Amino acid sequence: MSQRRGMANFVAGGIYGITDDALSRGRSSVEVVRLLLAAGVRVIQYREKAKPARVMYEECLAIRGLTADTGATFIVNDHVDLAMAVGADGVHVGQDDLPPVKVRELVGSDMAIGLSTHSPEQAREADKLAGVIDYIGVGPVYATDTKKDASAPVGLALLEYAAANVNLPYVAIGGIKQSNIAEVSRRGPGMIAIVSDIVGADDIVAKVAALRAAMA
Ligand code: TZP
Ligand code: MG
Repeated sequence: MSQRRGMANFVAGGIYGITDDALSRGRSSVEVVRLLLAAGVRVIQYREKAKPARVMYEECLAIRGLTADTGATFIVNDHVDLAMAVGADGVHVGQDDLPPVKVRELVGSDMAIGLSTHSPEQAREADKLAGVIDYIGVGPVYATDTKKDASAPVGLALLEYAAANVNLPYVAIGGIKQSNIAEVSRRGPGMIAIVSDIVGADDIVAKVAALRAAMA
């Protein structure tokens, strides 16, 4: 297990919560994070695609405060500068973002880096970056409307591949919800990232409890 900041909260079957203001039914992402923390979620990613930098900064500052108070891990999606500016535990980048080695140069040695992968080849290549990055995302497992430029669903096969071949911690993502989380969690020891099924729920705390019960 990486000693990098925040990685101690990456545990098998743990829920990795991700914000999306547009899907949160009128609740702000800061409010959603409060509810995620109340539900016991220990890894939280701020992922907002259409906000001014200043707004994202203010929201991330608030979320940094909330997550620090509870010992939860705070990861910022896409924006290396924003992650650094608010003292986040980590930053998550995609295949088309700055190369991970460059991100590591920018953020220094403490901050965790996550990298999205969408195929066995990408997962294999990412795993060779152990020491530079700290975990990988694998997916989309199922079709999803949440990520507008999502690649084709990879199904459960990529999770099986990761369980057998990837040494880094990994996070399953894409279209995961209460009705399919059991088959995801059976595929191996990764964490499980969910956006719409959680942030769009009437009662976020009850939803997280139901997701955990569905996995048990
Ligand atoms: N990366 C791959 S799929 C996805 C991201 C960010 C979106 C997942 O959202 P949902 O609502 O859990 O399908
Ligand atoms: Mg990205």
